[in-house]
Amino acid sequence: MDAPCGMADKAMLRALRGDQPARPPIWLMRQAGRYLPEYRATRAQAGSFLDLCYNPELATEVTLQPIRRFGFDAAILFADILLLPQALGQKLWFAEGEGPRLEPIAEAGDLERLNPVEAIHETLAPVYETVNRLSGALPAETTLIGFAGAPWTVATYMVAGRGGLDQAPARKWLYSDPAGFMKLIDILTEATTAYLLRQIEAGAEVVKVFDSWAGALAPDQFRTYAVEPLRKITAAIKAAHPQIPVIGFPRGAGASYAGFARATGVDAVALDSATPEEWARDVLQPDSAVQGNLDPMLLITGGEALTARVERLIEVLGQGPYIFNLGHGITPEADPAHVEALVRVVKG
Ligand code: 1CP
Repeated sequence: MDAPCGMADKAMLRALRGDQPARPPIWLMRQAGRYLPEYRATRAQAGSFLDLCYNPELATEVTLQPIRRFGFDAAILFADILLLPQALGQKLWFAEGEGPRLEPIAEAGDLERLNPVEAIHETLAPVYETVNRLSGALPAETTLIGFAGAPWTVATYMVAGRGGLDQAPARKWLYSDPAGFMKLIDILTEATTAYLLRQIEAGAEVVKVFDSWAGALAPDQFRTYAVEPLRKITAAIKAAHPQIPVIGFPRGAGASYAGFARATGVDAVALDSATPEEWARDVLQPDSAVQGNLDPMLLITGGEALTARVERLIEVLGQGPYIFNLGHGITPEADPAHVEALVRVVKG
């Protein structure tokens, strides 16, 4: 396909359009993070994790750090999926060494206390400023990804007040009061759309929607709470910005990955590490680009096992539109030397 010069030539954007660049583009989930000494230094300078998220100068800096060090094909905005509930008025803090905490929303009545969706932009203005700075600071070949959590995943944190293993509080609400729970999903669908549109207006070239806990949903619930909200979000984005690709990440979806791209309208699906690559090639790649799905553990252990797995993924998925990535976020224990080795193998 003839690509006009500039933005459309970027390897990441070509893969998202369904082309096959000479080698797969690569970036990693959580590529800015605690495994990098320069991240830990900037985070200490910022004070707290949230101070870092809301500081455009320092958030820009940590987004750029892995690009400088490894030359990834895409940079993902440094922020967090939980900034949106905070912008909606829910109390959010990060317990040092433990993780996020929110004042739980326990029932439909609590939703009355949330801010109207139009009010989120005041809190989120520094995030848009970070996107804006990044879009001027990145190398010409690097694609800028904006993101948000999917309504279901964000709801699990809003209801439980913290991360957990089984998302039980949200699932109990969903069973006991489906109409009330749907109000929360609807608010989040609208707010997520507004948030992503602003990121695009500020310079994001791709947006990714993280549904990290999609695997906790039964199949009929998956359609209602994972597919349908993302379909609405994607349709609204495409209506305003038809050229902006959307990546969906229904982590743990299992057999429900089949047909997900067609049902939601996304341009790419991100695969978790349990998704077999041959199945993804045969069943998913005819519908959309795929992204993934190296086990992040291999960046702790490295060596021959890492190289062999990377080569296998490229051999199978590199036959179609493919973006190299992990199956979930990089861990703080990852060795930057193994990340460097990974990039060397992918870039040939
Ligand atoms: O101490 C630290 O520095 C905080 C660790 C950290 C980081 C680096 C958190 C806390 N968030 C982030 C940044 C972040 N979070 C990004 C930035 C861009 C990049 O990828 O480099 C992104 C895209 C996210 C998304 C995010 N936050 C998700 C979805 C993806 C996933 O990993 O499943 C989720 C579930 C969160 C919530 C969250 N934020 C932070 C933590 C430790 C968690 C998980 C909490 C839990 O479930 O217990």
